[in-house]
Parts: sequence; structure tokens; C-alpha cells
Amino acid sequence: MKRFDKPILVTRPYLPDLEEVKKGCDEIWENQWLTNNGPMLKKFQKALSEYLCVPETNMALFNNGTLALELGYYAMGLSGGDVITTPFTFVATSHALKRIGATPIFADIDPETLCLDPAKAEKLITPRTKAIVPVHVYGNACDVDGFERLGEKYGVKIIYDAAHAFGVKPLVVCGDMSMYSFHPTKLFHSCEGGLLVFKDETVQEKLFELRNFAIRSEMECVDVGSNAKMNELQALMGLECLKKIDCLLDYRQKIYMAYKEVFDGCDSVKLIDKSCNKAYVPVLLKDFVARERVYTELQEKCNVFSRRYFYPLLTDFAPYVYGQRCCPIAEDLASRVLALPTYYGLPIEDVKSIAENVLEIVG
Ligand code: T4K
Repeated sequence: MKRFDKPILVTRPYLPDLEEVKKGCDEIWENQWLTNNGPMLKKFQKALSEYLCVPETNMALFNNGTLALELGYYAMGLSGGDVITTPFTFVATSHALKRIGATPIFADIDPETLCLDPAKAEKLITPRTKAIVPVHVYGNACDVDGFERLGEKYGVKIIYDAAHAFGVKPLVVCGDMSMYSFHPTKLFHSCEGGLLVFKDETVQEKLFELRNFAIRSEMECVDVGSNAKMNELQALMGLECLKKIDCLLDYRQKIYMAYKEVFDGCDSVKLIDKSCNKAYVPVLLKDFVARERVYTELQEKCNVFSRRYFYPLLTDFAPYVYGQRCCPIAEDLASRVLALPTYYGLPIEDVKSIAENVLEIVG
């Protein structure tokens, strides 16, 4: 079994060319403008609009994905209502609902995509339901047609947590709103950051106000807003990373293919192959015991730090225990899943060795 000299972490952020970043810093220093809708933010917004093919009127940038979600949910009027969502996600999906006074109701996931199952969600719709929040988990596409039908049939909003789905162009314009996280653990980042893309452009003004305390003018504060503005250094980092987005996406595909080559035909390690952007490389092990063994031995024997995304399930965490045992598929998959290292620059030879180590551990 190969032991790496230096630890291999589940992910490392892409760091753009420092000289280019310094040039951008010169511009920021020149402007003496550091945050509050500055020129670098406007440049970043324009570049994203071109890359995503979404008009600038239908997007808003934030200082992180969690606040983007929180203010997006709030602007869509979800406070005080029930919102059907998945327990198989990062805590932020549901925390942001709770923080605006909405109640997450958990429905089970599709065993193939690991995303919320529209049929399971439909069974939980009641007159209190204001929205459904599916998550394109790992960059796996949700059943967007299925959710669109539910949105039309029941008049509920469909808001995607697309934190993992940057670079998947067909998913950009679906539902009423989508949120992208630009955290450094994502394949594309702006140090920290979040983006909302929305169908109804009239929401933009509300979001711009909400991210700036809901201050409309020197004399007017119109709601209980937050401080969720992306600053100029974040925008610069985002701009520089966006220049390399095609390479970042290509490299993830190469890593994925290297894992696939080793795991192909193996019954005890099943690569989840639904991800459109290969943002993560999750595998399913035979059972909980096998997963825990791989997780521990990779660390102890190989110096490889995989992660159990997403275990425990949200419904095992204190704020959401009321949803425990409603989602048997999610419970089963969370107990067997393991995300293996993937990031730009991880040598392909190392990927093969990690995969071979995993096979050796499972025997
Ligand atoms: N919705 C979903 C579905 C999400 O997955 C997330 C975030 C959100 C919403 C919220 O978006 P943000 O508000 O974050 O924009 C990480 C991230 O903190 C979190 O952004 C992410 N999801 C979640 C899945 O993973 P941890 O606790 O695993 O992060 P941490 O610090 O343990 O880092 C993971 C690995 O990356 C470590 O091995 C170290 C390495 N790393 C990390 C950072 C930050 C680096 O090498 N350099 C770095 O700068 O939560």
C-alpha cells in the first residue's frame, strides 16, 4: 500500500497566477474601493453573466453561499412556511431556511443521483408548503423536469441549492432560483462567495438591498437586511479563477476517469457516476463498516484524508432530529458514502495509487 509523504487532502483550492492577482490588486489600490458594489465586483458580475449566458439583471453576488441562500429564501417569501428539502446535503441548505423562520421538511432521495426525489417530495406537499429546495449534490443533476411539474401543479417555488454545480451550463436556468457557492473547497471559487441566479429579474433590487442591510438610501432602511456583500478582493479572485474554468473542469474529468479505470467492474467500491462537473468523487462502499475502515485506514496507513460527505445526515443533527428516520434511502447511502480526493493539480499517478489503496483496504 502506498503511503504518501505529504498528506493528500480531499480538496485544495485552485490558486491563480500571483502576478495577475497583483495586477488586479494594483487596480483595487488605485480605486481605493474595497467593498459595497465596487468596480471589481461589477467586472466579475459581467464576466459571470457572459460565461453563464445569464443576463446581469438575473443574478446577484454575495460574500458566501450560505448568506446567498438565506437572503434568496427570504426574498422569495419563504418565511413562516414549510419547505421540502433533502437531508443529504451540507447543513447550510437547511440552516438558511431555519434562520428566516421557515421549517425544513425532509423527503427522501433518489438512490441513483442522491438528489431529492420529486415523487417523495410530492407526497409531503400541504397547504403550508411554500417551496421545494432540491440540491444538485456533488454536481449530480436533480430531476429538474419533475420539480418543474411540481412547481406548476402546486404553485410552490423551486429553489435549487446548486452549491456544487458550477460549470454545468444546462442547470443554470432552471427553477425560480439557484445558488452557487464560491467557497475554496469548490471547483471554482472567489475565496468565499455565493451567486444567486433567478428567473424573475424584479427580485434583483430586493436582493441588492437585502445584502446591504436593506438600506435603500441615506434616509431609508426598508427591511431587516444583512451584510452579505462580496468585497473587491473576493471579486478579483473570482475573476482570475474564471479565466481558468475550462482547465479546472477538464482536470476534474481526468481525475474522475483515472479513478474509474481502477474501480471499473469492482463490486465492493461503486463510483457514483452521475456528476456533470465531477466536482466530487464519491464512492459507495458495501456497508458502514467497510466505509469506516476505508476512511480510517486511508488516513492512518496512506496519509490520505477523504471525507464522509454527507454523514451524519442533517436529520441526525440537533436542529433537525424531528426528521429522523423519514428517509431510509438517504440514511443507507450516508452510512456508505466516501468522497475521495479531487482537485486541480492532484497528480493522476497519485489518484491511481489512492484508488488502488482503497481496493487493497476493502480486500
Ligand atoms: N450548500 C451546499 C450543498 C454546500 O455544500 C455548501 C458548502 C453550502 C450550501 C454553503 O456554501 P458556503 O457558505 O460555504 O459558500 C466545506 C466547506 O466549508 C463548505 O463550503 C462546503 N459546502 C462543504 C461541503 O465543505 P468542511 O468543513 O468540509 O471544510 P474544511 O475546512 O474541512 O475543508 C475541506 C478540505 O479542504 C480540508 O481537507 C482542507 C482543504 N482546504 C480547505 C480550505 C478552506 C484547503 O486546502 N484550503 C482551504 O482554503 O466544509
